[in-house]
Amino acid sequence: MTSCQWLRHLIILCGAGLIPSLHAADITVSTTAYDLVEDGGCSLREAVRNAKNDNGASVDCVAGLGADRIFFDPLLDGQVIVVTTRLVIDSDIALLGRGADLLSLSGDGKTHLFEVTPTGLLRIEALTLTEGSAPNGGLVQSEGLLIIRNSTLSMSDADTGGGALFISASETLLEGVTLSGNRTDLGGAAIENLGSLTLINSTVSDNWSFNDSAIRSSGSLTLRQVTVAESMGNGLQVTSGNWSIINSVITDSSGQDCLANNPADTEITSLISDASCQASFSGLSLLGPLTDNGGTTLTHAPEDFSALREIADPLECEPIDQRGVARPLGIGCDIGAVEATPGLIFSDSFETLSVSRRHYWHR
Ligand SMILES: [Ca+2]
Ligand SMILES: [Ca+2]
Ligand SMILES: [Ca+2]
Repeated sequence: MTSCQWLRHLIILCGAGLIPSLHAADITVSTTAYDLVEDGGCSLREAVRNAKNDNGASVDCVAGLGADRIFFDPLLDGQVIVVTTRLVIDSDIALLGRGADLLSLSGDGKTHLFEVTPTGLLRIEALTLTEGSAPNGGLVQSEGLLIIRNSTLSMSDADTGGGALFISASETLLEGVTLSGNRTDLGGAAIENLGSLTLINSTVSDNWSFNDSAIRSSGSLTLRQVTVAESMGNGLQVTSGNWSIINSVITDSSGQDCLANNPADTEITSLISDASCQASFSGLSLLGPLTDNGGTTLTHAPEDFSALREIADPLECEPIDQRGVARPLGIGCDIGAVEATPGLIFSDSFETLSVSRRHYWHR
């Protein structure tokens, strides 16, 4: 079993409740305050402290025990928790939000949010991490296991790589994640990967690197049903290491869409607009803007006449898209993170057809 398969296997077992010992305490954060003060409110800082130390030292929160799960009170919906000092994760901790559009953890432009040590396993679901800043890894620096699902990583910066994520020699899985508005001067604007990184059903858009790429990898990289778009600088740069690109698109970069010192180990029905890196398809992608297409994260949906539609390898088609919509729709699976809604071309009126044509003739 490859490392990626192992990660997915672990997630499936966890989801099915087949590893009951993986969560021993459920701790609920009840305040946006970020304190260690006994005031009746369980802060994120206190929750992580109890989870790390497997005790109830912070009396406002449930005591930690083993592999802990941290939840967030519905009263926090629509609010922001400002993380003023980064949280060091050196054990098995899950942060389980209620939706990426409902709660943000922000570094307020002053710090990164998480540091995962080699003994740490951090699982983040259904949260927005934003406005982090660090020399590298503006939101998360990971040397351990990192799994992020159905979340947004945005508006963060680093000086020398990993505006959002800096992944050392360690494993990371991103599924249903949008990385946007992150930046660096050098290195990967969204992600700097020195470890083993898999992205599935994820969107990397509008990230800025003035001298490099949205994603830079010198480790092992797999892109599966991923959309990389509108990068300032290059889209993907592989400086070394193996990489695979499956049912994915890299398009609309201000620099080159793809730069790789070695060819992809696996390339299956992917589209790289400027014909760099020798993918199956090149040319215009005709993606819509980064916007709310349903689900809890912003995405790019293929437009009516997009070349991405219906041509992805059906054997490699993910069962759902980034929004959680079942694939395939229409006559086949679509390349990228979003399965387009069929209908306009084939069933709607001529009026609809002419409107949509006018729309992209004027792009
Ligand atoms: Ca408190
Ligand atoms: Ca614990
Ligand atoms: Ca389709």
